[in-house]
Amino acid sequence: TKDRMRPPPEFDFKGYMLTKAATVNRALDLAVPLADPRRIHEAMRYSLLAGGKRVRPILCVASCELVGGSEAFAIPPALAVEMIHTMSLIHDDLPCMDDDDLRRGKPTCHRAFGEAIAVLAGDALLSLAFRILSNPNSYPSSPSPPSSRIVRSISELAFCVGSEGLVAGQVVDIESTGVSESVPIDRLEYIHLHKTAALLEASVVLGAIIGGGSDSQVEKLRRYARCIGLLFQVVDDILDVTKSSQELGKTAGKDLASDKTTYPKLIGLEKSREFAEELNHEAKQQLEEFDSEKAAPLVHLANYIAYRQK
Ligand code: GRG
Repeated sequence: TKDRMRPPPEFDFKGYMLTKAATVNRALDLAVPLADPRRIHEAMRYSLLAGGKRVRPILCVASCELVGGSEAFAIPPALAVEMIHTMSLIHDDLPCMDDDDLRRGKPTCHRAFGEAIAVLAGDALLSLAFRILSNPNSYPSSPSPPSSRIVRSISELAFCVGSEGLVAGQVVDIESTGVSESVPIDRLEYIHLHKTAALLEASVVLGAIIGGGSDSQVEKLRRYARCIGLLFQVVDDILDVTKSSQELGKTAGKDLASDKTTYPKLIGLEKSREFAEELNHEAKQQLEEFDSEKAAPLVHLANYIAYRQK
């Protein structure tokens, strides 16, 4: 028919991201009031509301809406994944881990509030994430989602954070740091799949579960998320090399000189770019069975991760 011949309408990706991020930011602000004891809530809010692109919560909302769920259903899981992301950054920045002074352009939580409060702010955010996800009253819709979906989401998220998820990635990363020989590629992939892809996967999968997606839809979206998770890190590695070589005005970037193992170091820049292309392609393949107009946000999110410049 004539309709089928028409090219798909332009999708305003920037507008989409800004609108969804604003919704998420409003909900985050309300979810952590300045209760007593004041200092801990100040620290939680300091890190949580410090900016950040809100990629994970937006993925969660997009995935929920893709399977036909409402935005309201996706808000509590979206807040939960951003809280867990933030707590993992707070703990990652601690002196006993990466010992960083700056995060999201501001002093890190422990720099601003001291180590004890930073550890506790992370713990409190982790706990609050599960409280919000599990409490039917957190859902700004009536009725709230069926409790079977909520229980499944809790289990997914718990697995993703724990000793076979985020924590596993961090542990293997720590064990691989400072060793003289470079890290083998399967180990590098293991670290990225756990440290980065696991939470992106949970974000997308929680959205699909809470929105009422079928098992096969959930698994398609899970594969999509794992691809963009790895893609995120491959692109990060590529940008590290190209950025620093631009800054230094020479071909060998800072990353090739440092002791951190990266994809360009292991397989070269060209092959790293090819790998990124493949991952982006594979991610989008998972979206083929969905309505193309409804899948537009996730298609563009994959491109955004693939073609970002920083
Ligand atoms: C979860 C109990 C528990 C402990 C945490 C410290 C740790 C275990 C894991 C480290 C996880 C980590 C720091 C992964 C890197 C994640 C990553 C890709 C961060 C950058 O994400 P962006 O670009 O950041 O989305 P913004 O600031 O935009 O949110």
